[in-house]
Amino acid sequence: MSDLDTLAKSVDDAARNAKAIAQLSMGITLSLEDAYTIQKKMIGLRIARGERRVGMKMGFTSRAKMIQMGVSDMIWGRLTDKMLVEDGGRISLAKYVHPRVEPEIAYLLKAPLAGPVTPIQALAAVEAIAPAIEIIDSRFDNFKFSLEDVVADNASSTGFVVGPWSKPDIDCSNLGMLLEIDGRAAQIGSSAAILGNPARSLAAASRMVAEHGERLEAGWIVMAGGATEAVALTAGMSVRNTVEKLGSVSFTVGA
Ligand code: OOG
Ligand code: MG
Repeated sequence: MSDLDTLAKSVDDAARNAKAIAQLSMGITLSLEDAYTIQKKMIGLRIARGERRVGMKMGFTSRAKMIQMGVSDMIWGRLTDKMLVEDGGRISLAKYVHPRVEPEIAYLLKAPLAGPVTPIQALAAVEAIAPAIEIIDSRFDNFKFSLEDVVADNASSTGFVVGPWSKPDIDCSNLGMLLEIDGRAAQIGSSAAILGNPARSLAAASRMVAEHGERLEAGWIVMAGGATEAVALTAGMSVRNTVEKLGSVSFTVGA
């Protein structure tokens, strides 16, 4: 096994056991390229266990998220079917280290997207859009990481919840977004916080995966990134994201 295989296995084990590990960057120097290789190998372990690739997620596409985590570059991660949480469903806190939620917008693709595209070209490949919630979790102690650490950790991907799909003819450039915890407003924002228009995030997704030899596939879901800061989850919470014109999506947190 190469060093990168060993690191991929340690991140995968941390996720499976819901037990935090030290940041990889504490022990060694990793390039961003190494970090994406670790991510790919780690997802390879999940695929080998029977998981299926269903999409990708963008991270750090809003200033609120960049500031909260002290990171200033966009990143991306891979989504598998096992990460999908049913709308209205319930998650078990025991499966996570220190999960947080983010109000997001999801795109469903009807055609592949490959390489650099404009936001308009990206939208032409969209079948539907939906309000979404991302459940992120860091496998690193205290939810602290370098850019390379978080990329190796699949951009903190853990779960995603997708609400009702709408036709893509709704202008999503500036829709109000409300993240409620137990019926109270926890974060209030706008889809405009996502790169000025979440369609830019979709275009960036196509460009960024191409740098690693991939393309976005028809049938995939792409998460555009949190519009606000992430909020920590505790047992018993009910979480809802309502996006103007798109409706809402929710889930609850069990013990
Ligand atoms: C990294 C993931 C960031 C987003 O929507 O910006 C992200 C993290 O904050 O742990 O998912
Ligand atoms: Mg996110």
